[in-house]
Amino acid sequence: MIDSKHFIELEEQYGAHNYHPLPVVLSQGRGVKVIDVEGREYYDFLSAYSAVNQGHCHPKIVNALIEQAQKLTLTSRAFFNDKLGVYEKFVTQYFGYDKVLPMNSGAEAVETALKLCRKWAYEVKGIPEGEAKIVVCEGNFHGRTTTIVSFSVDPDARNSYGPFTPGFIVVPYSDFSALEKVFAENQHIAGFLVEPVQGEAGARVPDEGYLKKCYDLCKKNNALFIADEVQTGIGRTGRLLACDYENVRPDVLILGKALSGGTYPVSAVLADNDKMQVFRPGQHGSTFGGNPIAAAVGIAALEVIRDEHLTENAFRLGEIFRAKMTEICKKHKICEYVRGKGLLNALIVNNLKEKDIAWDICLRLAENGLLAKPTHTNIIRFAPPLIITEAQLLECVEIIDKTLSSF
Ligand code: IF1
Repeated sequence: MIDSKHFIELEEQYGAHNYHPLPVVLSQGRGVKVIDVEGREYYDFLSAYSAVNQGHCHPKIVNALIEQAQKLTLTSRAFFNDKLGVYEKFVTQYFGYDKVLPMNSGAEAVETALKLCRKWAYEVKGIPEGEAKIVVCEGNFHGRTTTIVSFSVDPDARNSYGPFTPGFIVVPYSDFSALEKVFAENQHIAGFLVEPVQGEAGARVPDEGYLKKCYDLCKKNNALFIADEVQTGIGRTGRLLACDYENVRPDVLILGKALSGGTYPVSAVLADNDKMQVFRPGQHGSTFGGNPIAAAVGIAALEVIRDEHLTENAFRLGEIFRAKMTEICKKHKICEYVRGKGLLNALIVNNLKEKDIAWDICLRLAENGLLAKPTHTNIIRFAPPLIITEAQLLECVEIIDKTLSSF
């Protein structure tokens, strides 16, 4: 019998066990909903970790993918093609930067930004070769390469992967004085890498003004402010970029995930000429980076965000969601509080009595038709596609309320 169990067993036997998925086997997606192999429908409140902001299989984005895939899929950067420059102009003007370096995964874009920062430090700022330090935050999640996990503080992400890449200083998140202290006590600070809202940490929103103060401190010390907006960017938090809430324009902007609407790996690093000029031919690259499909899909994905006013929708519905969830939290003793920005939110639950209660809540949410996943043992992330309507959101709040009542 070809059922969910069959597919789960295939992955159990033939796939590396580097994930622990909820026991749901999906086979279709459309908009805010996904359907499993038994035909059960779910509201998707994870959005592939904010990659499907535009909703599953958005027709405009899928058509751009199909059309390009039938013409030219990949040239490598050994030659020009008729899509990349058009995309580069579109995306740089969309976010207001001189240049873009196209990559594929978020981690690749983060690595690209780290290399840019170091190279700029040595060749422009004049830091002695090999001495550059980049400051990062506790609770960070920037990807899973060896260098990136070198500055992770999460044992699961980092343990047994050494020796680690040196040159990083970790400070507490949302603690401006800690960053000030690092600048005061260390020479050769090249940059500060930060998530404007920490996704993996459970939609952790920094104190009001934190980003602006950090940005100003970086300017004062001639260090680069590098924003990882892979998860928070492209409308997710109710502004095009989460940095927009504080009118901070990052020196280096990192994007991914929803840059393709979840149809294809597309990531990017944006910066002005005086930074991006450090990369000269042969000094960085990628086989698939900036390929014609990624270019076509990237334009379509960003047009959807703009033309369907998804950023504004995320802002408005995020306010409603947190207000409703705050009310619900008062009714359920296992709920501590809800936090987030736009449609990047998380529910913090009390797991003192039952360690895995967040997982159990997610299992029961799935039974009730809503998919969400714990990000830590006591935090459940709620991040639906930005196309969700108010009526659908209220229906989902009902599902969450009903589910919590059963605990
Ligand atoms: C997994 C987390 C989310 C990211 C930020 C860079 C990347 C990510 C802010 C790297 C990727 C994904 C990775 C995925 C689960 C998911 C995740 F739980 F791991 F931390 F969203 F919060 N910057 N996040 O969130 O992008 O290389 O994956 O394209 O690795 O389990 P990527």
